[in-house]
Amino acid sequence: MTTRTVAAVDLGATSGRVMIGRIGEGVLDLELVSRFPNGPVGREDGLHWDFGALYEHVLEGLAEAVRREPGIESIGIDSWAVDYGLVKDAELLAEPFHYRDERTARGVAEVHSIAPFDELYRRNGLQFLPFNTLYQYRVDAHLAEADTALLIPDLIAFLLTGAAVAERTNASTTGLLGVIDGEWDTALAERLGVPSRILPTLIDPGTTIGRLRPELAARIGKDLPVIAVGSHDTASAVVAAPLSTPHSAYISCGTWGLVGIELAAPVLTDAARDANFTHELSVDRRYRFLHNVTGLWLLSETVRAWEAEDGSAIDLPALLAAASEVSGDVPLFDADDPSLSAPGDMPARIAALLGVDAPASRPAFARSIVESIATAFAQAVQTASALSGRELDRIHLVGGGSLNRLLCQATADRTGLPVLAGPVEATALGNVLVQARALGAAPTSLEELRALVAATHEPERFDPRA
Ligand code: LFR
Repeated sequence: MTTRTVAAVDLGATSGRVMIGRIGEGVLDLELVSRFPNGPVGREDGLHWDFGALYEHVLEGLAEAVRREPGIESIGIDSWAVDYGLVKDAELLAEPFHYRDERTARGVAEVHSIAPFDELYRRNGLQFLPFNTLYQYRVDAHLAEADTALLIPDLIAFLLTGAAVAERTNASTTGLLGVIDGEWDTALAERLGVPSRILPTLIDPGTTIGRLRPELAARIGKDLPVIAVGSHDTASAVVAAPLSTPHSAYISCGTWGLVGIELAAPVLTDAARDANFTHELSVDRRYRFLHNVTGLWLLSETVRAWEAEDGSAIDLPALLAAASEVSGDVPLFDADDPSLSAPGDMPARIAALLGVDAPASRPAFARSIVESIATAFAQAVQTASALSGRELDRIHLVGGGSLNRLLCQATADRTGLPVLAGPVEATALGNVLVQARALGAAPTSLEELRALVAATHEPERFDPRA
């Protein structure tokens, strides 16, 4: 079998990348083509994404990918969930908001006064997150003007191809998709003042969205199809989490730590709702039954504040090495505390939660953060097991967090389960795998795709210490 190549655009909340993926018999690897920073930008009316810059980076990265590897056969795009752009007459009406913008509080109050949270949970199966798209739509001044609303990967695919569609895994994070049938809940949308005409045709991962518009094919250097992948980054990450048995939990850890299991059917119980466990649709219509734990955001925002204070860069590996040398117990705080959600001065907000116990030294402070994240991970793993009735015997920790050995070990210690760390680029790998499968260049079942990941990306094992 010859090796085939595709391009993966993978946009995270703190950085984006374009990668070349190569796949064949016993082969699955990635080549980084470009990496660019991403993050909230403050504008007069609140926090946004610099979408214009992101899109330019995507185009430049794709052109460079084709220069390096003219054999590329397709493009797949994934990003963080819930955020969107409104389009009218094929033009973006406004720069997309960042989900951490605080305007959504009003949206939450209004939506819940029309449709209480327990009704929403029965219909959409989603955990409460104040930024779920339906709350954002409710307070969007441009909604009435729009022809269509496109989540970030769909928006980029639209700009690339001219085709406006909604990829289903990401659409499930809007709150407007039925948890059982995976179709738009137009009755709910209309009740909330969201015109159902703005909800695009749903498609599943593996569908060809369209081909590059001619001027973009010229700029990128090749006429390529854009293939829908699990366009929610977490959906792609879980495709490439080498879960080998139903007793495997996963933690997809980057800005967030998404902690849960994969299920064939939803668990729409009161207990699941009260524990704030979500049902996001996965590739091949499985469910990601998981809870959002505030992940490395706590550490990256803390480091950003210290860097601003020092006026110089901090060596993160050195900080973590020093943190792992800290002896004795460190104080813990609730990593999911809502006060930690907005950007800016994270050390002060964490110190406020820790009170008089807040460690004075930076390594001990960083250790508190890591141990608090691991504690929240352990709690979520336990809850996933209790709510689903499934015994869990291992945790696959994938994504950027898998490089944080202190976090991996702390997670093993606090769960009492072995942690299998890696692949670090699970999201991009999942993106590549779903494109390759659509091209007929990879096996069909998720289990076979994961077996290929396991065979090509050996995890690092962290056993729990007594
Ligand atoms: C991870 C992620 C989470 C989602 C959050 C906001 O990058 O996509 O799954 O809850 O970002 O979109």
